[in-house]
Amino acid sequence: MTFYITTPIYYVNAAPHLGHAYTTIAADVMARHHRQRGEEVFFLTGTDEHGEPVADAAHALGIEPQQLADRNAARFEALLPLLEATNDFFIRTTDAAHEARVQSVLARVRDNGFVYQGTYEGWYCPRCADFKPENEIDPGNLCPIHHVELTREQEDSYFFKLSAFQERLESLYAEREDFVAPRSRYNEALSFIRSGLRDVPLTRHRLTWGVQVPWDHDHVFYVWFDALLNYYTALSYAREGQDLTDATWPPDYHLIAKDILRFHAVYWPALLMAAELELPEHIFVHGYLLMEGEKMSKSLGNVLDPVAVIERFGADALRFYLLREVPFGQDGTVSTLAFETRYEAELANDLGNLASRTIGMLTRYRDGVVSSSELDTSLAAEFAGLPQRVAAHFDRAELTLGLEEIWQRVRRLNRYVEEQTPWRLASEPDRQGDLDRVLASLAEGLRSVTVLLWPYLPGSCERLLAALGAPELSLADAMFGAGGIGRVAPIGPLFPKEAAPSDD
Ligand code: ME8
Repeated sequence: MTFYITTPIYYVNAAPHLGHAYTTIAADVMARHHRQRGEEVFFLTGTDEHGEPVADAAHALGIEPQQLADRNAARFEALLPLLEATNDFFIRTTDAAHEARVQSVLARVRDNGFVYQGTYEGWYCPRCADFKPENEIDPGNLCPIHHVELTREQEDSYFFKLSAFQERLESLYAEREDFVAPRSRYNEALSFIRSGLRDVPLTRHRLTWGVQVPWDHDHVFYVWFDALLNYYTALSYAREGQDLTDATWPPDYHLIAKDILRFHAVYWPALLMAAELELPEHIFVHGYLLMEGEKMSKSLGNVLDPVAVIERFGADALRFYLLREVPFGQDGTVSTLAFETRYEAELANDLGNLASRTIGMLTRYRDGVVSSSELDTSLAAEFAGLPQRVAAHFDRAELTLGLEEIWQRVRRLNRYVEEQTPWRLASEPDRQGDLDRVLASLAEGLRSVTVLLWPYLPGSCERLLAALGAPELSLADAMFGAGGIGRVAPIGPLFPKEAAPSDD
């Protein structure tokens, strides 16, 4: 069975920012960890290209929506290799195969009796040629964009019978307490359901930028239905000539932030029930990255640019910082200052120094060869069960706790060096056996943490494992004592301090 993980598909009305990079990095860390377990993994990301925000943004630029979609989808796609993301497919909702499958799934939903024709009533802006949600209307009943008075109007619409799923959704939440995590988000979704579900518009009559409704060509599907279905449609055409649906569906993890909780935790399971498809296993809702206390968004100019950070410090440093600094699942503040502090204290000092002193001493005292098979039993005890504990955190998408579990061992190894003072042992002819044991234990501990850190710091860990002559990456290889170290070769600094700015 495949481990199937997804990110939201991002809107193409603007370029990617750190918030998008965050979810993609987290999904990649999980995908890599599951590959380490020997599982077949499918990791999906992509872009959400239809709907009003994209049509409006294109209109404002004086270009066609498809042009804007092409321009920004390319930016999202180009960010992936920079982040070292190992996605298995990049879906675009303007893909013809996606559109065709959306039409067939939603026709089935209609055949199953969950669609009816009705009238949508709301506040309409004649300049936008569009309805405005109640929460976006400016005081005085004005359009937030054009500042003209809104009129009460109606639009013919097909509705999705969300209300028909009231009981089934309540039972779903009662039976599967891990359907949505963290718990606060589970409670939030459940209380929305308990407050009473109302039917929702499934189609738009006035909008043309969307997937055409197959039974009524004057309508397009409301963008959220088209978008949510990406998780399902992608599997049918991600591999040419192959349909991965049976082997891959349902998703194990949808990663999202809290802004889109209701769509994923309420509409999405109801839609899948209506289409007679299996539900995802888990929806994990991470927090918002905040810059100096404010939510990051496309409209604010205060965005820490992921590309600039990567150019200067590398993808690993960004991946590490985001998952270390902000407990995964909670909101957290990020800043360039905190980034540089962690880079220096943890990557350059804790891990970088551990690697360079271990490799340095093995090279200096033993010509790069680990010459003892005896390992320190007290150190071994402290590493016992470590891969299993890390895996247990990953099972619950606790990426920050998993990282902390490993980092404690990184620090423990540095203390081990201070305690054992190998440089003293080296100068005492009758302590050479002890020196062999200490160096072997140190190298083995370093190898173990490096295998476990690989999902977070893939490039650096691959370099380090190559230097240890131990390229094996599976979770079983992470066990302290699994061994496999060959001849150790010197490498330059993993996290050069020169990357940190001097005075700017
Ligand atoms: O909502 N902190 O697209 P979107 C953390 N197309 N994560 C953030 C973030 C921040 N400050 N800002 C954005 C959409 N994100 C829809 C989704 S899915 C079927 C359709 C991340 O471009 C986070 O994952 O607005 C959030 O849920 C997503 O980007 C929203 O991206």
